[in-house]
Amino acid sequence: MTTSLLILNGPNLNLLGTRQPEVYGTTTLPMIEKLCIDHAKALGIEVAFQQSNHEGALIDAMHAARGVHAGVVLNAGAYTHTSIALMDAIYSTELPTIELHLSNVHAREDFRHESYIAKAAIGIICGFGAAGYPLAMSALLDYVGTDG
Ligand code: CA2
Repeated sequence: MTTSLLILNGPNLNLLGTRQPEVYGTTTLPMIEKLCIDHAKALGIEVAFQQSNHEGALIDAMHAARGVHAGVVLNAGAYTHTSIALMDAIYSTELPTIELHLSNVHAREDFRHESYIAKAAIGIICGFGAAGYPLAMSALLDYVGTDG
């Protein structure tokens, strides 16, 4: 079976490219999805790309990923810094998960330095803008292998 990865995006990321380009760049979420699809083709894997503004829907997406996807690239947006429930979803599904951020959260406000996701993630990529998505996919594929 072809390895498949889930790219999961949290609140407000559907508005990317419209505001705060100095922080988040000008790339829109559909453009990032295309980047991920193209990168999946280059890697010879499958990818699913989702976004939700709702914490519970993100948790449901993690649960639904079990047995379907070998791992998850998660940009949980601001839920990164608040959501014990999302952290528990990573622990409970046991899906290898990479925490991803467009911005370098450690160079920003103190409240963005704390991450519940990081406690359960296999690693973190931040600060590379949209280019972080293909980077995370490659790192995750390297971690799970092609039999996943
Ligand atoms: O840098 C990232 O990727 C973040 O996950 C983005 C979140 C932020 O709360 C995290 O600390 C870091 C915010 C996403 C907001 O998206 C926007 C979209 C359009 C305009 C402004 C913000």
